[in-house]
Amino acid sequence: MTKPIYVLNGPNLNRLGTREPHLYGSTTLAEVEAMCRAAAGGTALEFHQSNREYELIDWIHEAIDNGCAIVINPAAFTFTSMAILDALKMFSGPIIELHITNIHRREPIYHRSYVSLAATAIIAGLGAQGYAVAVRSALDLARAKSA
Ligand code: DHK
Repeated sequence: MTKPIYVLNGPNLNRLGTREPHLYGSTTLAEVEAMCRAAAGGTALEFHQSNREYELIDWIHEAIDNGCAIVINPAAFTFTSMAILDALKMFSGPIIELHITNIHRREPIYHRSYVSLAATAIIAGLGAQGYAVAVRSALDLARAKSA
């Protein structure tokens, strides 16, 4: 793909590696980024994390104008942000919603995702490895769309 894939991460994911390792494992965000870049092969990849909702929205707007696919782990914004949902609705390519944990096996507050209303597919519960699966799947979907 000539256009980059955007991998976007929401709040507290900068603490991966030491954050509740019994839930999120010991893989750091830097290691996740390396896994994503390896999975992307020759396709460029924009990898970002922010604890600020507006920055995630700005990166989604960049993807609208320049990206082939979005992989997003919105973290807690999954369950609260209509603004992120509205931004994702403007993106015409594949969107993979990713969660390290199986959010549907956790407390009820984690069961209703706004982002799922815009996602092409959802990956939840594969741990950090889910990012590589999501990147490969997003690229396959983007290639199929452009074929
Ligand atoms: C990450 C978070 O930070 C939580 O707020 C979500 C998600 C779960 C994950 O599993 O990657 O509830």
